[in-house]
Amino acid sequence: MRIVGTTLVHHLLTEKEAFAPVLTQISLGAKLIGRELQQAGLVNMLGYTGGMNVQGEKVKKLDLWANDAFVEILKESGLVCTLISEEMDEPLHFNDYCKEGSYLVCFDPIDGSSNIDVNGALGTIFSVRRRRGKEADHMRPDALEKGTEQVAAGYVMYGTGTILVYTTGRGVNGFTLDPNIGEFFLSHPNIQAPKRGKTYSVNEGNYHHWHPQSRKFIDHLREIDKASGRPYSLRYTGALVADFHRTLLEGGIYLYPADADDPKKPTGKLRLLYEAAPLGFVMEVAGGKASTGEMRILDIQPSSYHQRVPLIIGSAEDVTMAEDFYQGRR
Ligand code: AFP
Repeated sequence: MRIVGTTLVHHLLTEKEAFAPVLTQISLGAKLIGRELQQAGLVNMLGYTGGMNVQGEKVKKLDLWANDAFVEILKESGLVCTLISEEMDEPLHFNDYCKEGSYLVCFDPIDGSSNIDVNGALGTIFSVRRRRGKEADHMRPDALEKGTEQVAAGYVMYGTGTILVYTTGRGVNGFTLDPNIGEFFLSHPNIQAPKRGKTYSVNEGNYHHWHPQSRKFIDHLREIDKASGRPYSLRYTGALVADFHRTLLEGGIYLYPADADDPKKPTGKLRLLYEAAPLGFVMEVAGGKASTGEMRILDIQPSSYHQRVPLIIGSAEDVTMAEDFYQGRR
């Protein structure tokens, strides 16, 4: 029986990837945000800044603080040339580091902001891509490549504890923070998503805004049919990362469908580059699926940095069932 356990830093070393320091820096950001969340009520980090982000959403103080912390930390890695964040209208380039072998990081610093003031679960989502542009003009849209180009992705969940889950394509591993020594220890080795689950996560308050196929699928999950394991149970926390983490570990499905009549959410609410694509990479490596209902999330060719997509993600059989409804086979 091991005495110490495997730390995140050690696990990253075994991956033998040049971008390991980028993930180590992200874990530092996770520790800092976790600490701030523990004290948010004490250090006046609650509430709104009064500003709006590119999504037209009111910005919480912690959103901005977390974004600034990640900018500082990732610049220090010396390996990151471009950052794309939910909290920044345009990509941020570190010109000194825009060279061969550098990386782009797309991230949502605080996912689930509406939970900040009510002590709810929150998360951070991150995606690492290689800078491919050779030109001096680093505006080359390296980030606007399909999700299949990600070299690493993952998330941090700030709940009863702080857990960091990531993949480089070779397995999905979860690390739990020991706050007493400030180290992440391997707690969930080689996570495999169950092929099918018993829960679904969706904001049913939007039911009458959905396209008919979304309503038909959710109606199907709610029907009573013991032989096919229905009804599913509804679990919805308001934080994608929390619902995703449960779905990854226990199976089931999370959906944020397109909205049929809200001009602000014609393609759903969630963003491709720093929400759907990184979580889609994690879910697929764990044996699950991530889809818009019509196509694989990782195959989408992004057209803009803050592009939104419908997201249906979770156990392979559950997402396939959803696609059967969305594509008219049921
Ligand atoms: P916020 O970060 O603005 O709270 O949005 C969280 C989120 O992007 C995702 O984490 C949730 O699953 C989803 O939106 C909740 O959206 P609704 O409040 O529209 O259900």
